[in-house]
Amino acid sequence: MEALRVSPGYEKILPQEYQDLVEDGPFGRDLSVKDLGTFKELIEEHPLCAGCGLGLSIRLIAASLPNPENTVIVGTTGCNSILMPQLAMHNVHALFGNQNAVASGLKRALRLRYPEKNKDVVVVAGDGGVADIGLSPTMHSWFRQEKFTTIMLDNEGYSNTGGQESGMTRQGMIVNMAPLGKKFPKMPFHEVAKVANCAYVATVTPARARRLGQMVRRAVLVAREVGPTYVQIFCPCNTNYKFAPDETLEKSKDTEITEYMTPEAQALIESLEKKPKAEKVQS
Ligand SMILES: Cc1ncc(C[n+]2csc(CCOP(=O)(O)OP(=O)(O)O)c2C)c(N)n1
Ligand code: SF4
Repeated sequence: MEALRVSPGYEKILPQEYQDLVEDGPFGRDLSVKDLGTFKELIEEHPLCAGCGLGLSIRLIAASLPNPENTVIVGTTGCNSILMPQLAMHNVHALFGNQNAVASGLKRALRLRYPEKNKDVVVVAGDGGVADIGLSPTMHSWFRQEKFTTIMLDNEGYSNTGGQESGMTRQGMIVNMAPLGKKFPKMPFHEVAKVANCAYVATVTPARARRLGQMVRRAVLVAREVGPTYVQIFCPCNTNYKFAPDETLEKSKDTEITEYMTPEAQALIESLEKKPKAEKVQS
């Protein structure tokens, strides 16, 4: 925890709410999503739209990481990236679409620099970043079996640039810059992740908060030991899809919760989650 402090002298100019992210952040505690509200993971006045499903999803991710003080989030351009500087997480920003290439190099460098420590790398990016413009770096990191987690914040479109359709937009959906409706089906990207040999693949939504937390945790732990992992979080964008901010959770329910893991990943998860047997009381 020594590394997690505000640099001496800097506390005089760093606003208190940023200092709170360090002092009262998720670091060094054994947290889960049920603990949200007992620590500070995000500055309240963050810049996302009211009701944005991305903000909620990122808060849930922050509460679920098994080792936040030793985790680096790799993000890229998109609505989520304007939130990252307000988050109590180490994060780096990659060129749009390049995040899995940057994460590959970072993970390898951390393994060489800190061979005795678990340093987790987690990509958090939009559907356009992961599955359209960043498709090649995403796929090749999986083909190379790079040991980090990729989380797609799937809001079914390019939101930050005003609402274009993406490969993840559902067929027939109308967005600002696709007024006739999308002509092709949504990409089955979680199936693509399985074919590309990801060791753990899950689809979930912030409407299932505890399940989301469990899946993110499992994905990070499997990526450490086994191979690449992928979590797809469906978090629709109220601004581009034109629904009221308080309807986000209701709309988020509209997705299938799926979980897939290789036998090796399953064995690891079972061993990590096995409850210790109660000691026998001698009569
Ligand atoms: C190299 C590059 N190409 C294109 C852009 C323009 N751009 C910025 S955000 C964005 C779309 C982001 O969509 P997505 O990844 O789905 O994230 P969202 O904003 O929906 O969360 C695009 C195309 C850019 N910033 N950099
Ligand atoms: S445009 Fe959509 S995804 Fe972007 S911050 Fe607003 S609600 Fe969230």
